[in-house]
This record gives sequence, C-alpha cells and structure tokens, in this order.
Amino acid sequence: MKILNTVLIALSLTLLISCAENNKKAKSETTKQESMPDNAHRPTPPRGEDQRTPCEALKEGPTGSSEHGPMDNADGNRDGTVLREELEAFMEVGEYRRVTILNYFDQFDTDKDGKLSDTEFAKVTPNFSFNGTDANGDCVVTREEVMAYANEEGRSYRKIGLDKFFDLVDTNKDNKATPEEIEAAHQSGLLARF
Ligand SMILES: [Ca+2]
Ligand SMILES: [Ca+2]
Ligand SMILES: [Ca+2]
Repeated sequence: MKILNTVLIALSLTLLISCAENNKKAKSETTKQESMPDNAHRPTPPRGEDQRTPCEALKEGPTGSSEHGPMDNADGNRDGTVLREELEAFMEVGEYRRVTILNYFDQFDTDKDGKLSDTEFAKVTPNFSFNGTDANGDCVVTREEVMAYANEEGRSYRKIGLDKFFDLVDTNKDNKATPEEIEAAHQSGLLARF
C-alpha cells in the first residue's frame, strides 16, 4: 500500500511538472509571436503608401516621385506635357496644391496654436496633404515645419501654389508645360529634380 502510494505521488508529481513545462513553453511561444511584427508571416510587397504607418508617411512624404515631381504627377496621360486642364484636375484632388501648403495648414489649425492636434488633423482632406512635412518625426505637424517644407529649394510651388508655378514654367503662355519648358525650369533652379 505504501509503495502504491509512493508510486501514485511520484506519478502525480511527474504529471504536474510536465504540465507546468508545457504551459511555460506555450507562454514563451505566445510572447515570441506577440513581439514579431504584424506582417512577419506575410510576403513583403514592394514598399508603397499602404505599407507605411500614417506617422511614417507624414515624415517621409510621397514615395516613388519621378524626376519632375508635381509636373510628373499632374501629367495625367503621362505624355510628358502638362496641360492646364491636367493641372486643374490634379489640384482638384489636393486643394493644398492650389492654395499653398501654409495657407492650407492655417485652415486646419483652428485654435491657432501653430500645430495640428489630432482633432484638427482628422479633418485634413486628403489625409496625405501634409505628408513629408513632419521633419522631426514626432507625428505632429507644426506651422514651422510646414514653413520650412515650403521654403525648400526648387520647391517654390509649395510656397506660391501650383497654379502660379505653372505660369512660371509655361513660358510661352500656351497653357501647356512641355518637356522643354519643364527642363528649362530645372535648369533655372525653379524646379528641383526629385
Ligand atoms: Ca492647432
Ligand atoms: Ca513634427
Ligand atoms: Ca508652354
């Protein structure tokens, strides 16, 4: 009887210990999974807008800009010449391009404290309007940052708006910015290369 008892106790102990071990293992695996990034199990697609957090986009700005920046982006049919109509359509989907980025900031900084609170930022349309302005990467857009962004060399369209900028590029005033006119804008320092 005594021997049977001892065997039973020993068996129970072994069971208990193995349960505890299993628990520990399961827990450590959970921790390992939790500490892995969300996309660790997914294949990595090319890095694009949707791969970034809103804060990253706010700091880094647009991805995949081609050589002529906004002049490429406004060129709807990609034939190298930007028509006034194409520019209009481009400004329609991003009002900040027309009114200048600083004026746009002021429209949304309703309490005039020089920065966009989360509530203020939530009203910004399109939500990528200020991408690239958050120089210090704290995920808060300040008026100073927007001003510095607008003053970057060769980016005067941010300061004067794309409409006026187009007038400067379209030197013969035929409402078309041709590849030659765009190249001349690069040469004169009006438009930086991207
Ligand atoms: Ca504010
Ligand atoms: Ca900031
Ligand atoms: Ca022209």
